[in-house]
Amino acid sequence: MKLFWRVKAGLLLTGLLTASLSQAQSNAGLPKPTPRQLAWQSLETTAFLHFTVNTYTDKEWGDGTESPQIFNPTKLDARQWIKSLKEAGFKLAIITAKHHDGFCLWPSKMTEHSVKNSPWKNGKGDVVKEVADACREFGLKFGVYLSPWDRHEARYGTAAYNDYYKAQLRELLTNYGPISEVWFDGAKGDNAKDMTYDFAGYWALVRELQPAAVMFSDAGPDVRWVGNEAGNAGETCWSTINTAGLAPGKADPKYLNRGDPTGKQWVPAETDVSIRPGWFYHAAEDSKVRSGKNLVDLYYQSVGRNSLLLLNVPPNREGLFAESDIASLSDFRRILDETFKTNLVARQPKLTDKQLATFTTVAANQPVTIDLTGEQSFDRISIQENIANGQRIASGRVEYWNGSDWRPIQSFTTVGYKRLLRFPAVKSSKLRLFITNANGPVELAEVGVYKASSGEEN
Ligand code: FUL
Repeated sequence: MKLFWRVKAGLLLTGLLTASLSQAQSNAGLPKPTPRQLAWQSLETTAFLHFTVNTYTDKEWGDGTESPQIFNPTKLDARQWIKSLKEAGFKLAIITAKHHDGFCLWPSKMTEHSVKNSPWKNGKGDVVKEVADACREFGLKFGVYLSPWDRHEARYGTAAYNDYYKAQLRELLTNYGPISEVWFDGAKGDNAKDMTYDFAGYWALVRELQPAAVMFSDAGPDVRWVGNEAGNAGETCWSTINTAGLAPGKADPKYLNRGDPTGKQWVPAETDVSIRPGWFYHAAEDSKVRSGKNLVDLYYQSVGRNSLLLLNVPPNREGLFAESDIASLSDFRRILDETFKTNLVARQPKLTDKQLATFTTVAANQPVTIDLTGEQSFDRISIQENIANGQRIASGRVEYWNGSDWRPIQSFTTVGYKRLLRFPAVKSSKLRLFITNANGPVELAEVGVYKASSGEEN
């Protein structure tokens, strides 16, 4: 906190001076994303596919005693999943290759507990391959979830399990083409056997075999958990944290939710949330699927708060997305497309070109005036920083010109990759933006002003 205050005080004292700092000076010291983290953040909407024996037992956590015989998705069509996601604007899909029950959706050489002993395709099927192929066909990136906690494998609880886990990881990372994200779940039941996971070894293997992939766990190394499964990034959300002392399954959710302005590591938050109450498909939840409008709320609460949406859509027992889920996904996309179709800001080369790399350097408390394309009614604002050089904005506010006066619209805290503001519609031809507090000179990259689709009214 102390350091933060000092930087802030410096900014206030130097005011305009910060605007003329050279790039080299302004970049000094602050954590920045790696190219793989930057690429990941720009995906915005990504999807989770939870599918395993739980789909057939109606459970959320299997206990490892399930027979592979129960896994029989007779109409499995991964193309249907990925096509639905593509049409809804999702850019990446992560499949639960192995959940806590230990059942493998691919024919792993390491175990008999897999699709190869299921009736599906007479034991010749491979769900991981079908999803990877469909992702390639429809232009989505592909990721894998491989649960460290394994309630079936006998080696679990011994050092030999780390070799088992790494061998499975190697299969997934070498046989299915490019992998963009690897998801390390920190969950473990209270009564689980003691097990010291070799996370350093797992992570080294990912870097060796798929250097472009980001790795998720509660605390990174590349992407962190947002601290809840309700779809809520912190109203204040820094992409930086201090990872010292944190480990998968052992991090304070509140800390992860907000991040840390004094954090030394760049580990942005990923908001994982399900379209249904559970992570797996349960017929009893068919009437509880989130509506498109509700998914749009999740978008504002995640992407609009400097996070990334990882929305789970679980295939059903036949191996298909349910119609209700597909309908919500397409409503979601329709509303977002309608809202963000027309940026009402009069063209400003650096602020409306959809490029983070072209930015305007802004000093604290110096207003940035934004002209609109004439008098407009609007109720949404989007602000983006050039995070390639770090995250700076700690707070700010926007005002509109009512013909004789500047009137407040809304105050906000962090911005980072993207901050979305929602407010009752106002009519004006211009607004102004103040950065009231920052961690260093601000690189303001994009500003958008929009009128929301009638499908997502406040
Ligand atoms: C949790 C797991 O225990 C849930 O089953 C689900 O996979 C969720 C995404 O992560 O830790």
